[in-house]
Amino acid sequence: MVKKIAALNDLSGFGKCSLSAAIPIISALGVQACPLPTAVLSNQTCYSSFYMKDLTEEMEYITNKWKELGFSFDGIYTGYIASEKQAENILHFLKDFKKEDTIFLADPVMGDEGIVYPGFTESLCEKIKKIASEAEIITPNITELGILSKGDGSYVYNMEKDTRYMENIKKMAESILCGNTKTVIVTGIEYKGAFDRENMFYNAIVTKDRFQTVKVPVLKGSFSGTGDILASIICASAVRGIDIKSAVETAADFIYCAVKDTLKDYTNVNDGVNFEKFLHMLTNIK
Ligand code: PXL
Repeated sequence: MVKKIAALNDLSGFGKCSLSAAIPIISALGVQACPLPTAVLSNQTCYSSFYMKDLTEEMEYITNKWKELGFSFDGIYTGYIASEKQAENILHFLKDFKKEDTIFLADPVMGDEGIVYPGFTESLCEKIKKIASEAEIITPNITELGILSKGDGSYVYNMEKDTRYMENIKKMAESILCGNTKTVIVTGIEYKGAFDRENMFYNAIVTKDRFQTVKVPVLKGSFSGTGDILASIICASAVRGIDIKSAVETAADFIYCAVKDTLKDYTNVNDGVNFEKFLHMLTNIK
């Protein structure tokens, strides 16, 4: 049976992120993506302007229909959440569809580069934290790790990158492991480790009794959708029973190839990355 993931995220026409990234990536990994769109946007919100049709109300109708028809999911993936009401809908969705063996990955999208995204008020962030606490796997970047563990998006971003930097990140990630949350994957840590000749991009996989890292060379530019791609690869891999370390390695390699290719085009970082031509890296996974 083909496994299924309910993907709760927005659909942005430009700026390959959220569902525009999640659907092809999850599908390439051989898992069916069942989108529950939270909103439809002309383009993602980092361009100078955007049009958004909020679908918060429709989410309830869709969820009720899915319930009525008896649909179920092997995995649930949540990303960008635009309002507190949407967050409440997601909590209701989890009550109905998260069973004992459902893998739930929450990407606690709240900010980047030390800055909280516009509109992400403290009370919305509190709701996002509540959703994250329900998930087995969460994938914060360092800004979101700061918000989740210290209530401060700039905390890790501004931390001294000395020999204790990684140890500090490990402790902060451990502090947000809770009943449901067994794995915290901290993404996009730019750091020069003891054996590195230059700065590398690390992803840290933190569980109660293990700390592992995956690194790739740094490429300049913070491109739209890379976090969504990483979360989608990890969620689909977890649903397929692939171990988290190899899923993170695949995601890091895949994103590295896509960003490297994109840099040749001198595109706007908001446009996202050229991932299409690398989907074969995912379809080939056994
Ligand atoms: O990639 C995260 C994301 C998702 N959806 C929308 C966004 C962003 C980041 O800015 O604007 C609409």
